[in-house]
Amino acid sequence: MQETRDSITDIWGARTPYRSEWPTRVDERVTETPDHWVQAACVLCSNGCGMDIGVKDGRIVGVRGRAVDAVNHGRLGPKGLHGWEANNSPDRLTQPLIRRDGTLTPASWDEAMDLIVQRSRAIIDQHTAGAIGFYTSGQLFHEEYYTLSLIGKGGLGTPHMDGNTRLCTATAAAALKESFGSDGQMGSYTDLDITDTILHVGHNIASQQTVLWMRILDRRAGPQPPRLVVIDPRDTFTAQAADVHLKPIVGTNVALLNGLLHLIIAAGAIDQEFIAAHTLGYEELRATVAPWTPERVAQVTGVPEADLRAAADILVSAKTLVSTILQGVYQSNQATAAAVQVNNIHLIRGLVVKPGCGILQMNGQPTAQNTRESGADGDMPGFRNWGNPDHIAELARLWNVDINIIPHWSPPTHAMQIFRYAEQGSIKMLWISATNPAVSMPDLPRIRQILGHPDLFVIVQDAFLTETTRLADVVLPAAIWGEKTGTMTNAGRTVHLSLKAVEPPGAAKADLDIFLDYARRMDFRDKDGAPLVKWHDAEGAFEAWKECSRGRPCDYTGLSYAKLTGDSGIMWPCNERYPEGTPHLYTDYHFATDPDYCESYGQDLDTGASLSASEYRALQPNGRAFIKAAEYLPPSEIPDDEYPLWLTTGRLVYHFHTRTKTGRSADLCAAAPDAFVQIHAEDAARLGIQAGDMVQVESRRGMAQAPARIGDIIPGTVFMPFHYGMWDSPDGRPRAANELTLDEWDPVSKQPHFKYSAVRVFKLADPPAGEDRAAAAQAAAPVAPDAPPNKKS
Ligand SMILES: Nc1nc2c(c(=O)[nH]1)N[C@H]1C(S)=C(S)[C@@H](COP(=O)(O)OP(=O)(O)OC[C@H]3O[C@@H](n4cnc5c(=O)[nH]c(N)nc54)[C@H](O)[C@@H]3O)O[C@H]1N2
Ligand SMILES: Nc1nc2c(c(=O)[nH]1)N[C@H]1C(S)=C(S)[C@@H](COP(=O)(O)OP(=O)(O)OC[C@H]3O[C@@H](n4cnc5c(=O)[nH]c(N)nc54)[C@H](O)[C@@H]3O)O[C@H]1N2
Ligand code: SF4
Ligand SMILES: [Mo]
Repeated sequence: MQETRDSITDIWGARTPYRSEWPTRVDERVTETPDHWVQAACVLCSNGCGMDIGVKDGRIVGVRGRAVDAVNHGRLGPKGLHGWEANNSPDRLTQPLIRRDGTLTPASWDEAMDLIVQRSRAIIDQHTAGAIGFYTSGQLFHEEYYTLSLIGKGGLGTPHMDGNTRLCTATAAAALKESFGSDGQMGSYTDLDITDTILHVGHNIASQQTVLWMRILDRRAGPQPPRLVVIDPRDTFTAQAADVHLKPIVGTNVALLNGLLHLIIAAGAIDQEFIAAHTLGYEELRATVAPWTPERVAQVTGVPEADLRAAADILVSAKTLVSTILQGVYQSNQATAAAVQVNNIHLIRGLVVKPGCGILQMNGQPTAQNTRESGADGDMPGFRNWGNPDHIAELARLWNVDINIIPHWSPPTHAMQIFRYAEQGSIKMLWISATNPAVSMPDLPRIRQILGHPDLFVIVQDAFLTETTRLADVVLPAAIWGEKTGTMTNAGRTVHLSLKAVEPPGAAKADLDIFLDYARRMDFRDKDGAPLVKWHDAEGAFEAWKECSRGRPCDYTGLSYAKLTGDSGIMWPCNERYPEGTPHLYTDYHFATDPDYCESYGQDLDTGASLSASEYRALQPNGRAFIKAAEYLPPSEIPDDEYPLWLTTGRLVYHFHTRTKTGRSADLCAAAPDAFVQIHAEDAARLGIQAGDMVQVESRRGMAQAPARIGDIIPGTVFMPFHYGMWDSPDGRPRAANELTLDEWDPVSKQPHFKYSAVRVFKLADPPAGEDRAAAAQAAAPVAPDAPPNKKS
């Protein structure tokens, strides 16, 4: 074993202070000396760090950061350094499985695919392709999504295709569409290198994008440290570093942000010239936030007036500003409305487009951006507008299909609705790829019921047996990162090529090859009778995608596999105008809001009602950005006598999602072995709960059990990580946060509300006999030697 640091105890590594550029630091961890290295990028979060895979004797033996890569300059975080071990896990799926007499039994690819094709045909004959649904991921490669998108939209013609990106960053896309006309981050990570102010809203970046946080720490260690404002109800690693930390009651983001907008306007710190020339809607915003005085904000959000004023002072004096927004907003009450208010802070202050000014409506998953670009979710490929017939006609020409096969008579079905249709029986076949909804969806008792229903034919494409494969009729064994080639686009628009380094185990196949095989067996044809899908490998798919992206905001036409090899990842748009990509969009201050170009005609932030094309045209946006105001609306479920506490949920630095990968790394598991219930000391005392006690949490949906952890959260609220499902629950104990969460979603982005629900909590038992309380508390909250005690969040 060779490693440049122990990233479990030293999460971010030594400081390399930023002076005029971000210094290189190559992080590496190998278990044996590799015979060669293969270019890739990390697939364990949206930061998309450039990474080389070390290979020895045809096996992955480690990774190192790529010094040439602009995203990370060689650095890697704990998940990146350890997560690859899952590739080598002995329990990888190596052959297809078919449920026979109730049991999943081994089958050949021919048997599995024949069964899928036969079921597809029977369903289409009896019910149309509208009875087939796809639920995919934010973790496949772009080429795989684009192929799936074509199969679903141009081959079958089903509107029911979405990604788990619906749970993840649908709101990022929605907020960008509402303000600027299209998805696509306007700024760049390099803005963090020069900005004087950083705002993190509902984003625990220190744990969740550890390498981007290293970049911020290095700025903070340099000569002109940026000021830092954090909005989060918990004392996360990120919040601990803040100059001002606002701790709102969950679900009150709009009230808090309206309060900040109120103070910025009251201070006269607005850019009137910019507002007049480049925006629409300021007057309504001014009127909406006028009543949101610090007193009123304090009443609703619990944030003291002085704290709110301190945060506003920083925003008022900021000459440059980078904001990041993530799940504390996207998965909370009024998600899109709140995310848009952060855009508004930038717009009224004129802090957009310029170097040092960026809004990162963040992504979470490594390829969530690609799901959205390719249209494998509820979007149209190339950020096309489903409501614009010209955009759909263009797509039909590109694919050489009849326009009427492409579903565009209503918005594509969102994931929450796909599961609803499956529940009601109108969707009869659901093909799930690279996601584990039996742990990650809200209200798991219901999800199990839907997927377990004998009338729903469920296909699950994964690398491991999971809580979801338990409910499958067919399981397809997938090759994963390192075993296949493809591109991925990070939260900052940087495109990376990730190459195949080793063979997949057994008969496992790349998702691309599985989709291509399905298309071939289904014999999808274009208008001229030629095969619909005209490519046979990843590079062919990429070349086809480039044509689809031509002239759209996410223009990839200047990229190629050759260009993406050897050096850094490259930011789109990359085309004739920007042959090396570009750090900032809209540099001419012309936003993507022209009616013929925009991705969406906009929605009402309260109800989600879509504007029609003519209503939108009447606004005459002419390239101006929209300032959309929102009144605060309280969450639908709030604590009451029966369920007196708020539950919020989220992540830990050492695990990724449902832990199918990180749960197979011994070091990461040792660092964070079990779920826990984080509770404020006052609430714990009242309930007679001490650190390490096993507690039960109950909501109107279900129940989960985990040891208690005390502190670092506001009173009245408990937190559970959502990582821990049943597959390795030590005692079969239900411990998934989603046993408890709500089946409700944002009216605009349709993203579910994982961040609040009403629960009750009680002590179940003392720690198991023989185990001392301190040890149990330790297990619940493992403490790295040089980290602040009890802060593993
Ligand atoms: N280590 C690790 N890193 C990851 C992942 C992982 O699983 N593990 N997953 C990746 C993915 S897919 C994603 S989407 C990102 C997510 O990254 P984050 O959004 O940073 O993660 P979360 O922990 O879900 O939520 C962030 C914070 O929101 C706060 N919060 C809860 N409710 C509210 C609220 O109402 N208002 C405000 N302002 N804050 C609130 C929580 O206390 C929490 O600290 O992380 C990515 N990176
Ligand atoms: N309570 C609560 N719930 C949440 C959240 C929260 O904050 N709180 N966050 C939500 C968010 S932001 C997200 S992104 C979701 C994540 O939820 P999921 O998508 O369910 O999480 P993962 O565990 O990443 O599931 C990915 C699956 O794909 C498999 N896989 C990995 N690579 C490949 C591949 O190349 N091919 C195939 N076929 N399979 C592969 C993995 O083994 C794994 O089973 O959870 C959501 N759920
Ligand atoms: S920050 Fe994200 S992309 Fe970078 S090494 Fe960590 S998990 Fe991987
Ligand atoms: Mo996510």
